[in-house]
Amino acid sequence: MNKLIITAALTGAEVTREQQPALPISPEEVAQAAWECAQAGAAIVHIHARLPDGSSTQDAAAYRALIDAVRARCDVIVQVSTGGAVGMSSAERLGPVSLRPEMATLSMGSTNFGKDVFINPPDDMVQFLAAMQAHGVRPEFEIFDAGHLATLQRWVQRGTVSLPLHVDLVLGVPGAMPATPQALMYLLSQLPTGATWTVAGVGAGQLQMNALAVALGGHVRVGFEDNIYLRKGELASSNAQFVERIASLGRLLDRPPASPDEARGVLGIGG
Ligand code: KMH
Ligand code: ZN
Repeated sequence: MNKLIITAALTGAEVTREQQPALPISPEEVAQAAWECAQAGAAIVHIHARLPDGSSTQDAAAYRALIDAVRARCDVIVQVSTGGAVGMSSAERLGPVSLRPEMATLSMGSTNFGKDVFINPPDDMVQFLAAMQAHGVRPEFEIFDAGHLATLQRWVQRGTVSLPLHVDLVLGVPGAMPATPQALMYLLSQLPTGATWTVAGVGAGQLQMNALAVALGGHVRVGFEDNIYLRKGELASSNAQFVERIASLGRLLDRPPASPDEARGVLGIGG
């Protein structure tokens, strides 16, 4: 079986310290969390920058500080967010791409997002792709809903994108695809041929969605951005706890964690 690429989504844009006291915010905290997750088996860290007051920012300098701090502590693929926080402009969201990180997220459509609306107009998505291509950044295509995958298929058919393609199936955002096996199986039936895929389960469905991905040969995303509870009623004490748990399951199912270099090979990064 292929090795398991574990992404740790360390901070996100929405979770607060009040909800999760161990949320990493400063560069030192994010670097410490990245190191702990890398030790536990994560190959990728997905990062969002915050201002000292905890609010979200897509400022390149803030991301620069995070990336430098992480790189000083460990070798891990750094994936920046271009989703940012709901309500940010596209120009603002593109901020960290100019830093030429190894990866960045690219949301493939708009969706309701809890009480908010996460807006991704088609022209903006094409602009995000162009910016990533210009800076040599590998996109991870974020799929919150079935139509987003249909859009990616259209891009493939038109030749807008080609292999290697890496997709993140995000299940469980209120207003988007639910975290159910049926939703996951449908999305998998619609994947572009040859695409690699990871599954992020948001909220209570995280572990079940991750476990299905491990069993089905996909990859996984864990972390505070998606879920702050280790199990019902029990807050996790670190991002690494989630990584440790899914890495154990991976080993049990003959899917030991991929190292960052092994993940780079699978995802076609560098070289
Ligand atoms: N904060 C969400 C609205 C991403 O990182 O690319 C979008 C998000 C996706 O977090
Ligand atoms: Zn994110």
